[in-house]
Amino acid sequence: MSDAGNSDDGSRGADRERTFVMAKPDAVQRGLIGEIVSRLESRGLKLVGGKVTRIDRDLAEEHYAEHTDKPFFEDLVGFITSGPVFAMVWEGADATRQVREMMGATDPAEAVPGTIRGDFALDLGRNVVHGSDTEPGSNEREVSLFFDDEELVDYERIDETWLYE
Ligand code: D4T
Repeated sequence: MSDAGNSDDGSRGADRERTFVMAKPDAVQRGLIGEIVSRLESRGLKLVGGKVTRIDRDLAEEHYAEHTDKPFFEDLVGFITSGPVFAMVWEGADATRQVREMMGATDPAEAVPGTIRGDFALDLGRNVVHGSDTEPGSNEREVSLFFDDEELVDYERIDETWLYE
């Protein structure tokens, strides 16, 4: 299990959390990994884990367990297992909510310009990026699903005193 949430060991501020983000297979194929990383990095979030990986069917079913009974489930699993993804863990103040805001609406047709989906996607089934939802514990669950503790790195960005008061 990863220590994905707010830490009580003093290594992260009380309001700083870790969240899971993934460039989906369409983003990898379309050369959008750098764009997605760049936006989150420029915002001030800290990348503490990242890897190119393939999601197998078991992991896809676990990751999307809440959608098991939905009519789009098979297409969703087929898509997310169709090619490599870039899995990431980002850390920062209110990171889960901020990443969700930056991704834009789940359906890119509804996503406003300036968001990742609003700038780079058109179709609900090809919405380029995933981020943990804001339900308590979702971020920790997803980080643990994709990363072992030793794959996550604690460090300080040199600009942190300029990012946080
Ligand atoms: P993900 O999980 O991909 O970041 O998307 P969201 O968290 O923003 O949205 P979600 O869980 O509701 O949907 C998961 C995934 O399923 C696809 N989808 C969704 C679809 O193909 N058809 C649909 O009707 C819905 C609701 C898109 C995202």
